Amino acid sequence: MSSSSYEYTSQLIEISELGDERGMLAVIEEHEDLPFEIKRVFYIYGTRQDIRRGFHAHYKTRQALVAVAGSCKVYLDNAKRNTDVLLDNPAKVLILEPNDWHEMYDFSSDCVLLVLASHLYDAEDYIRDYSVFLEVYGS
Ligand code: T46
Repeated sequence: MSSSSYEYTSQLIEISELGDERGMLAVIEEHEDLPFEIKRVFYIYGTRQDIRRGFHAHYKTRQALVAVAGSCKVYLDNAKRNTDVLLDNPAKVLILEPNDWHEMYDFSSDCVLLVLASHLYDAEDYIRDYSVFLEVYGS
């Protein structure tokens, strides 16, 4: 797959926060809020603040990242531009497309990073070598 054949760009969206006197509630629905069906859910927590993790892109897997508690940052690199996204609110959802090399960092000690994924776990779907990433997604 080359970058020219991949048509989606990662984006930060805001979902509605529903709240009343009892507290808050946020909803994510596939097709309504997410552009993919959810096949897998995992969460990352207890990450030390000085740790960066990720360091990969994917071939197929699309994901949605939400800091449901605490905060962290995500570095994104699509081989043409890079940016850093702050996730510090349960209403902020990063739709992370497979063609973005990503690194998560600056985790607060209470951060719980929820990830909704479009595919089941498959180690073969990971591109962990940056030079391979450039071959696959660079122009
Ligand atoms: C991603 C970012 C945002 C499994 O066995 N099943 C799973 O579903 C997952 C996600 C991981 N694993 C195993 C693979 C490794 O032995 O758990 C271990 C830690 O995974 P990894 O080093 O890939 O974790 P991160 O934080 O670097 O990346 C994770 C996801 O793997 C990845 O898809 O995009 O979060």
